[in-house]
Amino acid sequence: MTNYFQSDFVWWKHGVVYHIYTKSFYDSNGDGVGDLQGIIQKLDYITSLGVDAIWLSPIYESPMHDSGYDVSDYRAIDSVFGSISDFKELLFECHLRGIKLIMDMIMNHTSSEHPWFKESKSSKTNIKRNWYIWKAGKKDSPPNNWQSAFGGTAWQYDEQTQEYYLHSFLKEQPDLNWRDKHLRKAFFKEIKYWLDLGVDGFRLDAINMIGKDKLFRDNPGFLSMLNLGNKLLSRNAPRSHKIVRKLRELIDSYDDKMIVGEIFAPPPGSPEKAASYLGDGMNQLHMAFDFSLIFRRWNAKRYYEAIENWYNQIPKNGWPSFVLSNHDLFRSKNRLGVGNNKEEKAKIMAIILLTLKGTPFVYYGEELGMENVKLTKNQIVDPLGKKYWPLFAGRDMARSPMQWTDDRYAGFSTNEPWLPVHKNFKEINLKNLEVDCDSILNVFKNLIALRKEYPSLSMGDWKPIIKGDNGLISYYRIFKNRKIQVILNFTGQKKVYKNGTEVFWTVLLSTMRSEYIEIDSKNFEILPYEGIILKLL
Ligand code: ISL
Repeated sequence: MTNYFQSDFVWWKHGVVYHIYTKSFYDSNGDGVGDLQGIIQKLDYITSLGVDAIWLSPIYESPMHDSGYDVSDYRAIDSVFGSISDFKELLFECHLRGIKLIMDMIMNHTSSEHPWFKESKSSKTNIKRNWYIWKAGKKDSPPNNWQSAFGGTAWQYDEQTQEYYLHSFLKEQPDLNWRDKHLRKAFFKEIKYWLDLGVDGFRLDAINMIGKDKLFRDNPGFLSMLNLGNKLLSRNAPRSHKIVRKLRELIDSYDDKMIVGEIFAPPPGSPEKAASYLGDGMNQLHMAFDFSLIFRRWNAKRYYEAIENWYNQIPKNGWPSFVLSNHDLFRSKNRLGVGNNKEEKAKIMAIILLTLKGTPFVYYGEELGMENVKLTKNQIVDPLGKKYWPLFAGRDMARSPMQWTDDRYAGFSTNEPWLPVHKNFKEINLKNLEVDCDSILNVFKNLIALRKEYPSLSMGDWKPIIKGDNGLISYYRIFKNRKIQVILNFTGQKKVYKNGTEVFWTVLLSTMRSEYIEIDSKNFEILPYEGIILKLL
């Protein structure tokens, strides 16, 4: 039997995290943009879901070239979201309800409006010159072939000082130089500010990108032009891990705080890269996101492989996490290949997310089955969408306002929202789904409640039984001999499940049939697209 330790019962291992894209959650003051008071007003809803923590997309002061991922003051709240006293109130109200609060922390770059950058840019001899990455060009071209994640060279020429600065994203997001010890010290102070204020942890934006090749060599191969491949020298240098280890020391000097990192790596390298930032399981990130499930087609084998691959990469003392969508990628219900029977499939995805071993991250609106919004060129705010329209509409499609009611603007705001509401809001909204026992919302709520009720589901070992064959996935979650079985039918056909033993089970949850019936699992039928959770009697 597995040995369990006190350290296994920490909140971030047994809890569920709810990701709030602040701009789109709830607008309390009628300016069309979600804000902190809006979140406070909706805390009862968040509590009703049963989640243990919220992660807020960036709320710091920002010129908003990249929706807040360009920070001009790490200690200030942008006025569009509220004030520091609103933030303190939110933190207090969360803690009152036993909900933890995680902030986004952007360490790879600041805004070009940040006073640090303004100083750095002012002259070659400025004391903060080396806080950012400045290089002379080669003849008339940039220092090397590194590309911005948003396309084009990652170098911007500065007329005044006649050098280039590196920006792995927009030119308004200059990269910080983590080799500079004064920068490191100053940045860690900003992090400490929030820890001292009482926040419970951070989601670390593009954390693998903070360490780059010391020699600034060209990225190899023609694929580097597309920023693909895991051999890029512009990220994942040992320095990234070193800084994360230092950060972990700081985090561990407080009680009960957590860091989860975004390591966006294209498949197939994604789980390995992400897991490498867990270090030995105790000395780097507490958790890292693996985006494999987001990129899988609807296919039991492909899903199973993604899950198994991810588990295989987790170091012995490390802890997995799972995520189905976020503010950069399409909503899970619009995933490639999901197509028909979206409702049923979305419920199966919810079961996967909430019954695997690992911390689930739920993206706001996922619990309502919200879908990608279609936008015209003029409605797009995301700089990526503006740049690549009509080839790519950008990332706003997964950022539309939360659908609270069937009222105007889906009850999100009293005025026109910053992005249009999805046109399906008359049907898909909280008010409707709350009263429908079979709604995806109630599947989410039930799953979260089951995860709380049964340690097998939060802490238990994961043991696969059917590995995607014949369109089925099945696994046990076992904690001290208490067994729960999950069976998922990815197909539109009935399946007969035979497990060869004569034990009786109760149904804890089914997406198709009434609950709490007893079944003989020796030989029973699983309905088309059914997801079912059984407990050994
Ligand atoms: O979104 C992507 C592809 O569509 C990724 O390349 C993404 O840019 C990468 O995962 C980093 O994302 C994070 O940092 C960006 C910000 O724009 C994203 O919203 C954030 O999640 C820069 O801060």
